[in-house]
Amino acid sequence: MLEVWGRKNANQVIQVLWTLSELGVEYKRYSIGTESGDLETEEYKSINPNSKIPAIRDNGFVLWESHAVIRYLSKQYGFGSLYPENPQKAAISDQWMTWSTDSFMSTFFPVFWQLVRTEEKDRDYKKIAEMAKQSSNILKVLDDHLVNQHFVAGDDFTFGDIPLGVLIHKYFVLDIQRPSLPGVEAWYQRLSKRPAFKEHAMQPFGNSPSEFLDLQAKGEETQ
Ligand SMILES: N[C@@H](CCC(=O)N[C@@H](CS)C(=O)NCC(=O)O)C(=O)O
Repeated sequence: MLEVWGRKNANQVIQVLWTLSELGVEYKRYSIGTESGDLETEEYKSINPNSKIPAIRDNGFVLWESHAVIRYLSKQYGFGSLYPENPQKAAISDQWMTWSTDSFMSTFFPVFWQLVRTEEKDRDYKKIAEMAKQSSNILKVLDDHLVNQHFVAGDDFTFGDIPLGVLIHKYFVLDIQRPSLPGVEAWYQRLSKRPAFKEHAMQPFGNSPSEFLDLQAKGEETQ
């Protein structure tokens, strides 16, 4: 059976678990992360020498880097559906996948980190507001793109929706100011109807480091 390494509430792990659920591929997951100290063991380093999650093993084939994993899984188990057969559609899907990290995540993730994984007394609210505003400005590019289509690569859901979808749920649940983004909002509603998105991306993260860890422990009680 396919194996996955990583705690369920890590951003990049969520993307891989959501992909697997969309594909209906069964897997065995090992719940590891920094807190448990498992990332630095020689055993895990032989799977991922970067000591990061996620990583997968599929019939002896080991792969790390979440986006490489998503592309591999989609091509291997969802060619013609999650991974478009049309090379141009696949390229557009890929484009938004790269955009999710290179343009949006680098600006938005510090907002999530500050509001969830940083103690309130250590937060820089001015910086949070600035970064949230910049994130919203960046999202206008996605908004213009989504106004006339259902998903990032056209009318069908593809692998390119996954990394952005995981981040966009965080964007909509955090206590930040948001401008009207009708295309992104409608797309988020569409994603919210997908059982795999609900299960993996729409999990609660809390509003402090201790809440995050409590929810993490609760989430890990189920496979
Ligand atoms: N570029 C890598 C980044 C991997 C990464 O930074 N993973 C984080 C979680 S999202 C990690 O290993 N953190 C250890 C932990 O938080 O337990 C990927 O996309 O897979």
